[in-house]
Amino acid sequence: MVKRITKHSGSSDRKRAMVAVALSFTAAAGALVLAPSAANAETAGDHCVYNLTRDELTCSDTPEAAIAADAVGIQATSTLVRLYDDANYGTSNGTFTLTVDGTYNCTAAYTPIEFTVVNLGSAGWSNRASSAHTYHSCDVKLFDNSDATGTSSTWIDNLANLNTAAGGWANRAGSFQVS
Ligand SMILES: [Ca+2]
Ligand SMILES: [Ca+2]
Repeated sequence: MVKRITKHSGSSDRKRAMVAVALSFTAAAGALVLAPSAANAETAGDHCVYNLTRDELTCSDTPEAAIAADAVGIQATSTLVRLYDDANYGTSNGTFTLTVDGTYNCTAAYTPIEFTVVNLGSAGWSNRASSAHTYHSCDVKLFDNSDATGTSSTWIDNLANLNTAAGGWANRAGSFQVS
């Protein structure tokens, strides 16, 4: 289903502007983002949030605490994707959550690509995701290598065991696209 914002005619323009900014961050500085020296980033903890709008990695002891820390001083953030080290959305061994500032819903079509996380390895997440959950109408496509290169998976909505995706995708992804 196509989701539209009908309340304010200017909304879609603002949304496009936000996407463009986020894309430029991920394309230009996706690896840099995840460097541990980032000024405000709290990187201790197995549950990390990567905020695309602010190009920031925030980690904590639970997914909820990481989301809360990421959202400090911000009216709202939207969670687009969560990757789990474990199958069945298990949180024992860590999660990687993708957020943007504000309210964001992915478009129904798979083109254009709305966001790209170019290097999961920079966050310690290369070859690690074993289940995936998406939100706000987003889906993910996983890639073997960084920069969305190499073999890719199908588009995935929610999948409790990434090995059931064609080709077998548990412990394999090096980057991913969102749309
Ligand atoms: Ca895993
Ligand atoms: Ca889309």
